[in-house]
Amino acid sequence: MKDSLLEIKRNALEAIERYNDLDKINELRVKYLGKKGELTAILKGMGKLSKEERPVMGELANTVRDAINDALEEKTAVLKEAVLNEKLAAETIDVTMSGVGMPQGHFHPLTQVINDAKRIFNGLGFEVAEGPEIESDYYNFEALNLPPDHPARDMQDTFYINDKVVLRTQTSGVQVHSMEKMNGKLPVKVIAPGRVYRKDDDATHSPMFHQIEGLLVDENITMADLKGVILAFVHEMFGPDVKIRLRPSYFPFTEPSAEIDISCVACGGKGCRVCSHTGWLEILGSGMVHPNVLRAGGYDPEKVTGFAFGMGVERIAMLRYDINDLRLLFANDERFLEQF
Ligand code: 2NM
Repeated sequence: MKDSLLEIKRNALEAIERYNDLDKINELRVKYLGKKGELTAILKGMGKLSKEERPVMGELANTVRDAINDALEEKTAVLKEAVLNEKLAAETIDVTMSGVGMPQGHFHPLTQVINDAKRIFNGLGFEVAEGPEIESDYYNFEALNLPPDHPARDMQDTFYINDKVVLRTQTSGVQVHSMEKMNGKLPVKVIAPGRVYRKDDDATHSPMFHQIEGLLVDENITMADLKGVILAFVHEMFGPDVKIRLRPSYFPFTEPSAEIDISCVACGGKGCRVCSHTGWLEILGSGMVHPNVLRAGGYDPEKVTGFAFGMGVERIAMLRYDINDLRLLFANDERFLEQF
């Protein structure tokens, strides 16, 4: 047995020395050390040896196995290094070559307007409130002083989910939720930006668009507060020279109500095509919150008053970035978006 072991060792080491190929070296590992290899076969015969011989042969078998294993490992390492060196020699790396540019993305123009508006109103002490886009008839209409048969419900064509559930046509429902959450505490001072939905689809109307509404409820709030807040917002958003004017209007949820115009940002008020030669651009609806809406929010209209306003984000983005077609904002065409 001793001779067989030594012969295996000699043959194995000689073969490992001779071959210079990784696959071949792996074959040798199987041939000598594998489960069905030559060394294993010899070890199976150990049972036939005497008690005295067994540990001696066992130890010899171990040294043979270790010697073969070490030789295999050393040869594998040498061959792998040779392969790597060959690769490195073939490869030339120019460490001075400039890298591949990563294009820098940015927010969608609508998101930029919303973010700016949030920042401006935060600065004026308003918090941002959010609410569901799928809204109950109650929060979208009834709490806003539009009872079921109210003709003003026709003012906005509504997507109905069922009798009692709609896609919100404005974010005003969020303001009612905000009043309820405040539990009668003062002031309520929130803006509600977000998506709204109306059954409208043409060059100037998208069935999904964005609104920012605002609400301030406290003791002694008047239209002067409304004017001051809106003027501060307009100066931040459009520039310090822009003027505002209020015109009487009608909304079911405010009384009195007013449209707020800004002096034309294209011509400075002289009159041009953008402002249809009026010098003014209509950008906001507003008014003093209707007593019924205050009551729906849990406030006593004898004790508190409030103003509210709403504006379309798309219109502001189009004015600010000089965009002439609303649909460009929803086409997701990079050639358009990369300009902002
Ligand atoms: C507008 C115009 C006028 C408005 C009213 C409310 C609420 F919930 F407080 F009653 N939020 N927003 C409002 C008022 C919205 O959008 C053109």
